[in-house]
Amino acid sequence: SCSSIKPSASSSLSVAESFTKDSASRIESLSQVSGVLGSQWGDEGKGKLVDILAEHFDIVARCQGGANAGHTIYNSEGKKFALHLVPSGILNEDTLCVIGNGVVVHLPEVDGLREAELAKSFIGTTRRGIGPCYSSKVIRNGIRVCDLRHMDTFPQKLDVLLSDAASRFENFKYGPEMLKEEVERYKRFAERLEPFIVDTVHFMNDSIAKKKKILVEGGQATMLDIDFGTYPFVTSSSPSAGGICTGLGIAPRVVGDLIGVVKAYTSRVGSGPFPTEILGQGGDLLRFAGQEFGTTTGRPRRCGWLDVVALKYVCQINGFSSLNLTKLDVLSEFSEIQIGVSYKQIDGTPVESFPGDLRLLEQLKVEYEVLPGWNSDISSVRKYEDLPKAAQQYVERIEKLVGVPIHYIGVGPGRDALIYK
Ligand code: 2SA
Ligand code: GDP
Ligand code: MG
Repeated sequence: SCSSIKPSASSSLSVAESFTKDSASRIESLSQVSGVLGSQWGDEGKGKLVDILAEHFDIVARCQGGANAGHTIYNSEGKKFALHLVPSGILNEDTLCVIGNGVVVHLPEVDGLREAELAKSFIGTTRRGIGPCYSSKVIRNGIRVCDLRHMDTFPQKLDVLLSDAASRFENFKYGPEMLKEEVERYKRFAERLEPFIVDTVHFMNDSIAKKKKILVEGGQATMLDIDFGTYPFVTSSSPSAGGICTGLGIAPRVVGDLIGVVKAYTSRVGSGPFPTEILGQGGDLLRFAGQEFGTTTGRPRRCGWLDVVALKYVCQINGFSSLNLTKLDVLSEFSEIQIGVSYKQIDGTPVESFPGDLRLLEQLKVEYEVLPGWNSDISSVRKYEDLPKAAQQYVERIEKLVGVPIHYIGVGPGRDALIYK
C-alpha cells in the first residue's frame, strides 16, 4: 500500500557517504518513485539521464507539458532520437511509458495566432498549442482523451472548442465542413489510440501498491513554471515538483528522490529575462560548442553562464536530493569560466534571492566569480578522479554554493558519457 513507501530524506552535502557510492548502488538506491526535473530554463539534458536510468525502473511517466518538450537521446549504437510527447524511457524494451493526466495535446493553429496578436511582446512559444490547451482545460471546455471513446458526444464538444477559437480569432476559419473533417480525423485517432488508453490515476496508484519502480520525467524546467518561473515568459504547466502530484494523481509522500538536471552553463529559448546571458560572440561560442538549437523547433538557444542565484531558488522549490551536472565537456573550450553568484540592484543594493518581480529581475546586475578552465578534452573521462583538477574545482564550487550534491556529471551526449560521483 502507499503507506509502506518511505521517501528518502532529502539529502544535502551532509550525507557524506553518498559521495562514495559506485554507480550501480547509486541508481539502485533511488526511491521507488523518483523524478528527473529541469533546473534552469529547459534543455539541460533530462532526456539523456531518463534514458540511462530507465532500465532500473518499471515505469517512466510524463506528468506535464506536451509536444513542446524536446528530449534528444542516443541509443547504445549512437542512433539519435528526438522525443516530444513520448517519455524518454521508450528505448528500453522493458520499461512501460505513461503519459499522465497533466499532459496536453492540442491543435497548433491557435498558439500561432495568439503569438501574432502579442506582436513585440510575444512569448516565443514552441507553437505546439500548449497555452491554448491548458487555457481550455482551466476554462473547462477542453476535450479529454477518454472523450475519444464517446463518438456520440465528441462532435458537439469539438464544435464548442472550435467555435470558441473562431469567435476569438478572426483568422481562424471554421465551419461545418471543417467540423466534419476533424471528427473523421479524430475517429481514426480514436481507433489507433484505443488499446493505449487507460485511467492513469488508478494505473499509477496500483503500480505503486505493487511496488513497481516509477521514474517521472519532467519537461521544460522550474524557471519556466507557470507559478515559479519568469512569468509571463513561462510555459503553461508546472514543471517543478508539485506537477508530479497534480499531473499523475499520486500523493506527495510517495515521491522520494528528485534529481535536478543542471547544465554547466545556462540556455534559454524564447523571450524573457536571462540575467547571466552572454550577448554577442561569447554567446555564439557557447551555442556552437554546445549545439544549442531547439530539439522541437530548431530555434537557436540564448546562452550564458551558470546562475547560482536562480539555481538555489530552484533547489529550494523542489528539494532536490541530488543534481546531474550536464555538458561539462562543452566548457573545455573556455580558458576562464564564470559563475553568477549574486545579484545587485543598479544602485548597489544587494538582491538576496531570485526576485519574482520581473521589473526588478530585468534591471539587476549579476556579480561573477571567475574560475580557471581546464584546457583539455574531458569527453572520454569516466571517473571523477580522472577529471582535470580545474574541472573538479568547478563541480565542487557549484556543490558548495548550492548546497546539493552533484551525483552525475555529463561529459558528452552518448549513453556512456556519464561520470558517477
Ligand atoms: P510553450 O510552447 O507555450 O510551452 O512555450 C512557452 C515558453 O516555454 C519555452 N519552452 C521550452 N524551452 C526550452 N525547451 C523546450 N523544448 C524544446 C527543446 C524547445 C524548442 O527541447 O529545445 O525546440 O524550441 C521548451 N518548450 C517550451 C518556450 O521557448 C517559451 O519560452
Ligand atoms: P532536455 O530537454 O532537457 O531533455 O534536453 P535536450 O535534449 O533538449 O537538449 C540537451 C542536448 O544536449 C541534447 O542534444 C543532448 O544529446 C545533449 N547532451 C546531454 N547531455 C550532454 C552532455 O553531458 N554533453 C554534451 N556535449 N551534450 C549533452
Ligand atoms: Mg529539450
